[in-house]
Amino acid sequence: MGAYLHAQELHLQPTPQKAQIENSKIALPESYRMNGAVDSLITNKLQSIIGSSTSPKSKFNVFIGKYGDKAVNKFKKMIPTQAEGYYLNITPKQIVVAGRDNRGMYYGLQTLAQLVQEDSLNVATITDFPDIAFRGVVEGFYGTPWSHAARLRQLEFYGKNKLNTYIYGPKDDPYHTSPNWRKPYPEKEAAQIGELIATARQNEVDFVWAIHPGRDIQWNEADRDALIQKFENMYALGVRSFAVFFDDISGEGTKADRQAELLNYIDDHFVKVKKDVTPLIMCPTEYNKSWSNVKGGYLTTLGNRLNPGIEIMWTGDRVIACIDKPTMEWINPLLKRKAYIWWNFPVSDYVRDHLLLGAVYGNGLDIKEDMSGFVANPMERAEASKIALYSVADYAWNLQAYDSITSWKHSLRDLMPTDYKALQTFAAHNSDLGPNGHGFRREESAELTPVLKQVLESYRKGEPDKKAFMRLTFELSQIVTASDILLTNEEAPYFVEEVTPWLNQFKLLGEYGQTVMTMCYATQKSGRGPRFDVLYRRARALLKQMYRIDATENQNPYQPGIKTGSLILLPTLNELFALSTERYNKNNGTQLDTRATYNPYTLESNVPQLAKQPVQSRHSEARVSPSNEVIKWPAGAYVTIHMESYGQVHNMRINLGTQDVADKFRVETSADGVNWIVATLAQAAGSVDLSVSGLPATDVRFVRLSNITSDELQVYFKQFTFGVRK
Ligand code: 14T
Repeated sequence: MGAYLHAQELHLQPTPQKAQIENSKIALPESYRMNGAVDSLITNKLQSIIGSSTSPKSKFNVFIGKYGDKAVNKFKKMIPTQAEGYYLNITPKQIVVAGRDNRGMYYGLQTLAQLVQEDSLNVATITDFPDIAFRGVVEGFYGTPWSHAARLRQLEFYGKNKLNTYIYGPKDDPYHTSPNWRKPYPEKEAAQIGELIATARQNEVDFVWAIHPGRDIQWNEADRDALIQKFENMYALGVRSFAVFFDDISGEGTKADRQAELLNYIDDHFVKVKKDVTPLIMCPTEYNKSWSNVKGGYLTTLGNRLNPGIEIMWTGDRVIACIDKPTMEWINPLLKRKAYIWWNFPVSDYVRDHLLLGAVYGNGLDIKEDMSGFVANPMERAEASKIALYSVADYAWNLQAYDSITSWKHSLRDLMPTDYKALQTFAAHNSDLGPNGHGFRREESAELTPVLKQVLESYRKGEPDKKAFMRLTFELSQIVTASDILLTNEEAPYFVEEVTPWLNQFKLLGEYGQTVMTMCYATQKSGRGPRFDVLYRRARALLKQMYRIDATENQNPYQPGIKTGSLILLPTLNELFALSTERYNKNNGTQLDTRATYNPYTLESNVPQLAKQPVQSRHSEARVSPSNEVIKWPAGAYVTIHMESYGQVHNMRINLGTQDVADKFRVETSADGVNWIVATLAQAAGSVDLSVSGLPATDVRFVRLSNITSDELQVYFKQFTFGVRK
């Protein structure tokens, strides 16, 4: 298993199943004799790796081909039996690249390319194959779809990392979803898809085109034919892999028997007829355990009725979840096949103010036999997603050998070969998602956490731990340095472009931290160093600049803003800010404000799906984060916003994505949480917007929205905002 590695820096990605890499190296041959009849894609690739040209007289032989080809007949027994596997052998006399199939041969070449270092090659024997059949990415997030150029770069990245699947299903492509799924793409978009398909092919990636018809599909012949016709259009553009998504819908489209009937029809009358189309993939409506109702029979019906060759996607125990043995043991018997995993990481469409740059961890290393596919749903920021996707490729290729931190570090080096250390500093503090409705969190600032704790505790006791203080001071200077380096990095220009607002914020965080540390020192030793009040003003000024970035950059309507170091680093620095200011106030009889940042609004709710919904404060507006899901709102249940200080509430906007609910909900305000004043809710016919009038002209501290019926209501939660006048 695993391997090896005498030669410094040599790393094979994804980790091969079996690699024997010798200490000795050979020089790249001056010329080589080509044995094997392969297409120009392969010969060109070979040429670009070896650098020299072919000559029939050369003593150095290259044998290349796939199982059954004459050129590699001698090595037949060495070729792994698994699809996409390869045998690669490098000796002073020859190079053998023998694939189980075309893709295996291509992957053998990718590995060969990794073995070339400065005009020499390691003597090596590698026998390799993937654990999981379908490995890749599902572009399935809400928000701005990836640009065409970004997709082209992704496809090349997948080829290099031996990912074989790209599922195209951006929620915000109108021709993917309702109502336009029935319509062909306009000329320009069609041409671009054609180009993606060609690039996918060159990189041995299956371009899977997904349709999302469930929001308005009619279970009749007309819509069935419209769907087949759309698939025919896409086939004509070159698509040879298809998916049908029924996620995140309600109503008629959710019926399992109808879905199965349609999918089988497509399978029988389209996929099987074409002969060159790969197995159909479907995303069910109940795509995770927490949303499934086994007694309702949805999954059982799919499992029983869907043609055995159809792949069924699954996100795990929850919408956002890591996948382990129990996950698989629960779902596979219901589906009567191995689930095709849709992993919702590093997708950030529900925490859009955060970057998810941390290690990929949490999935079982013992489940390679339990899944047919593993695809990851990425961030809207394509280049930044590569950090996680690199490790997804590593994991899905060879589960047992997977080590998350090792893989993460290799990934950072792959993205930035020279500035990887700066990138590591940035990524280490930008990995958690912050509080979110799905309750999915990631480690952040892990290495620094004990230091931060020690700094805080020792300072609190009035006995600052010198070593911990020095260590943190050093890390903060690293943060400032890393930000400057990354802001001007030219190795990964698209990455830098995507994350620039976070880099600016990160630099301010570092400077703020440095200032706070000096504030702490200033309260310890008197007489030396800058004066506390000057430092205090600078820290405040930096906080204000951070607030400005947060209030002006990345202003999407969901989670606007730019967060960095939000799990441990910033909160600890804020606490140090407060502690040192308190200490200064006490010693000097001053009354400097000790609060670094604060959230003036908190939410309380007994609607389970809304209980963890964050509330944003922007300028003088409170904004409860909207949700994409159907909210089950129990009879009598409420959402209450607590305001830290009194203010007059005005300009309230509520949108529950549902018509005729003005008499089912009530808005109230209160100054004391005991006596409530009812406002007036109204809704125009045919509209989903609720208008609120009759809000009191007095100061209040509570705002409450409740279901006043005696039934559970199913609504959306698209908007709940109001202004506050102080
Ligand atoms: F189809 C799925 F497997 C899936 O995960 N669907 C969406 C996906 O497009 C999105 O990117 C992801 C993360 O937000 O989660 C699913 O979207 C949701 C999740 C919800 F909980 C949409 C509505 C929800 F209520």
